[in-house]
Amino acid sequence: MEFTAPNAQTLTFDRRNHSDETLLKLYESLIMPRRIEEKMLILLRQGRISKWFSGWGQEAISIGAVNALAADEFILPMHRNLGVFTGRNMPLERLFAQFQGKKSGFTKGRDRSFHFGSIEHHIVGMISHLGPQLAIADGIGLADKLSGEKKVTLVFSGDGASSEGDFHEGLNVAAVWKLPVIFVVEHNGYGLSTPSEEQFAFNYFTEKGPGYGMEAVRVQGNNVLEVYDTILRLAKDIRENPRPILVEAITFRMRGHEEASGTKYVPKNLMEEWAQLDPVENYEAYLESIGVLDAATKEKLNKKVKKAINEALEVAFAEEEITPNLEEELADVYAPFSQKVIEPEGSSTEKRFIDAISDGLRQSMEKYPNLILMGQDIGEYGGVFKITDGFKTKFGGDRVRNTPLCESAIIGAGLGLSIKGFKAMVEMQFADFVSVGFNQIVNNLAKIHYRWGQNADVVIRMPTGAGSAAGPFHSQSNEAWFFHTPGLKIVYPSNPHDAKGLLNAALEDSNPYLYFEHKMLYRSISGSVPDSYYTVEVGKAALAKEGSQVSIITYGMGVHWAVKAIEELGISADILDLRTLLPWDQEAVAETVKKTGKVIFLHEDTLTGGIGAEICAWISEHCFRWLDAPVMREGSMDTPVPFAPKLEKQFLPTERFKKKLKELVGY
Ligand SMILES: Cc1ncc(C[n+]2csc(CCOP(=O)(O)OP(=O)(O)O)c2C)c(N)n1
Repeated sequence: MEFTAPNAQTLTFDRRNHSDETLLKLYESLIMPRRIEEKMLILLRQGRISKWFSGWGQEAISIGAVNALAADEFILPMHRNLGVFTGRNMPLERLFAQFQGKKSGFTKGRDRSFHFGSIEHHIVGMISHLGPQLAIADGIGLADKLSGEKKVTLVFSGDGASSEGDFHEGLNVAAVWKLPVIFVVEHNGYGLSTPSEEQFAFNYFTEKGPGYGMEAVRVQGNNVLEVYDTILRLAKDIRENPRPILVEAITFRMRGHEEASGTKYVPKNLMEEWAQLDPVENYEAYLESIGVLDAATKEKLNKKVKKAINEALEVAFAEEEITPNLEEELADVYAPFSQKVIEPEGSSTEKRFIDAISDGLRQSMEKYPNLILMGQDIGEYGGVFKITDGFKTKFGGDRVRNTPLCESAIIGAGLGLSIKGFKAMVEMQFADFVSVGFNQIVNNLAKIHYRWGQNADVVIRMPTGAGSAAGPFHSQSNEAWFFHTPGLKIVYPSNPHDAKGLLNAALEDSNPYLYFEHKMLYRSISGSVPDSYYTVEVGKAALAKEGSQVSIITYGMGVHWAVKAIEELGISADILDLRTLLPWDQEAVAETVKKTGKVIFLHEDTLTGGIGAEICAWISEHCFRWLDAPVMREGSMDTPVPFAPKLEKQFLPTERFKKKLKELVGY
């Protein structure tokens, strides 16, 4: 379909039974983003601001929506929804400070334009990646549903962004879980410059909704009363009867994607046709035609709005540029959390690694009634490794949730839950599959606290590792993918005691965690595990063996390989089990290096760019004076994990490690 303007040259408004006051309130709300835009375009020409994403021509959608919802219902806007922010009465001087990268903005200068949220205003802003927003709305909707709050959440998407897989996942989860979420697609005919017919092969999004088992409604997005009435009606209905509804708002973007990119690619006639349908001018004319807006009121309201804008701009411009503060930048990467280690009490039982994980998870579920478990087949089936066996019966299907096959949406929903004060644990069926949830972890969970102070109380469990001839996609070690991302914490236990204690610790902390659990340890090792609830200190390594000739620094399966190797070779070694990879224990590393003067790092992950590379570089820089030999490391071969057992054995580092260890001891 070629995107065309509706045939009518004017918009048809219907005031229904709205009072004059309501109509005027909507008018005042509608002119605010337009008057801000006019001002921004002048400032841009004057070189006083650097970038502007215009929503000119689309204002009626944001304004209709924001006015139709209750002030404590969440809205998740995109880059053309200035009206959502102004409609929630954000202080304009803070909004402008945000646009200018000033300290008093919502991100302390750390993120730009509309990339922020404010819990106070019940707004969760976007990240650049567009699609991930939808799943966060699912999580917020789920939280409302679980706590029996009769609320609706509204999330925006562009028509271009609907091609992202996240759009599909977000809608599908909402439909399957009957979440009270309104998905508003602003169908404005173009992505950045790509017209709709090159973006998708259907005509209207109302055709898509039913495919998801979801009602879908189309509105003329330039008609503020139509948007307002539609959202008002749907929201009322959804609050009583929770379910998602897709609203397609037909509209047009009258300016470039951002100001510098222009609109040359848009046929002139389209611009002209849509100009006739300007949402602000048409509504204004309507109010005048029915005698609700007279010249004096129009002038008064416009003056009031302009005055507020000008005064706020003055405040924002007067604010000095940010003075960078190193400590503050680092401190804000994580939500404040100071762990008080809980010591075990009473009896212990011999438990397998897998049972220790299950035990910890069960006790955390008992301790935190707001903890929600989500993962594929974790319900009745108990998960593919049976860690949640019996959990659904014990804790109920609301808290132990089988999910559709969609890692990204579920991790995003975990963040949405966290925004509403819940805790979430997401089980990856295999750590390998996290690649399709990667964006949510590294760009949403990891960055959100640094960006605008929201924590992400989400633990992702990662059944990891090779050794069972499961091939390249069920065997990977991928902790290094995340080690490089500020804002995450990573724990990786090697024994049943730590498996339980670290899982409890991760679930207690309000920051995002990756919890790696080696599949080959599940049923192959046992140990004494305290029966009571306890936590293990995060960021603290432990000596698995004490010796004198050499230090082996490792984690996870590496600990077991190292123990076996020193026994076989008759070597006396410190074996330092890192336990936490991020933040890792620099003190313990320095201490063992000082003690033995010889160090080798061992991990199952492939060698290049692995965690060993980072820690060995740190040792070289900070412990050089205590070293009696080169810092060494060994890991798996730099290939994918092969399937055939003999190839896999060769891939893994055990034999090469023994050789290197001997070499190091004899150095
Ligand atoms: C994942 C991703 N790919 C590409 C972009 C670059 N980009 C930003 S906005 C945009 C177009 C979005 O179109 P649409 O969703 O229709 O929203 P509109 O801008 O028309 O409101 C593109 C391609 C991005 N931000 N994120």
